[in-house]
Amino acid sequence: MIPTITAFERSPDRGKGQARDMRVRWALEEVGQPCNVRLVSFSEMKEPAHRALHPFGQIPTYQEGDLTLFESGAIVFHIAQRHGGLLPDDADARARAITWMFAALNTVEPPILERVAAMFLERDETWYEQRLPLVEKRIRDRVGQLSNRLGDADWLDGAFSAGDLVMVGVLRRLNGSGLLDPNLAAYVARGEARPAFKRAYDAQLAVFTAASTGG
Ligand code: GTB
Repeated sequence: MIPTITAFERSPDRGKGQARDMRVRWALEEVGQPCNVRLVSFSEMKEPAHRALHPFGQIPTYQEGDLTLFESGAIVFHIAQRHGGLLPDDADARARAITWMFAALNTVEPPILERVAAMFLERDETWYEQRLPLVEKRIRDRVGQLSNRLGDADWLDGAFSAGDLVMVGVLRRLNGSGLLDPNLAAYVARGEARPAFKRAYDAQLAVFTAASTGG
């Protein structure tokens, strides 16, 4: 069965891979599973029909038969469980890969999102200039610890896994910020160099290219 995911009809980054459907698209590409993409506007996301799929009125959602999921991490996990290629067969290695997914979403992403919120929502506050360096220090500390753990390995725990996919997806928000050390910047670049990532990125971007050419 071909699942249907939702994505932005219009994204602030014009489809350059930051909206969360990117992680889902990437996971589907890694496992070779096609999907239908239903584009939604900001107002549609707040309508009851979309809130029935996503209680918080956001994208992405994932529908497959009677199953409806939201939260990009849960969707990637589901895809990785259902298809081969993103989680190791060995039970302990699989548990560790899942641990990295949680670490990406629960430990690494929160300070990164604090910075995004500060930059977009708090820029006019009198305390913004004092707050930003504090948030950035928290990010530097966290990604420094991650970089130490990665060391000179290509991926976080052996072969590329859903843990790396989610972690790279999270760290990409720091591209161009100067907050990633060269080791982690190379890790992110390795993820972005994967053919499945490129296909997912191109598909997300195509939504906006088509929209801007009237196609
Ligand atoms: N924890 C949820 C998940 O991982 O699925 C978060 C989902 C979420 O934040 N969705 C956002 C959304 O629907 C889109 S991805 N926002 C609309 C709303 O809340 O009303 C966040 C996002 C959007 C745009 C960019 N960008 O353009 O750079 C980056 C990230």
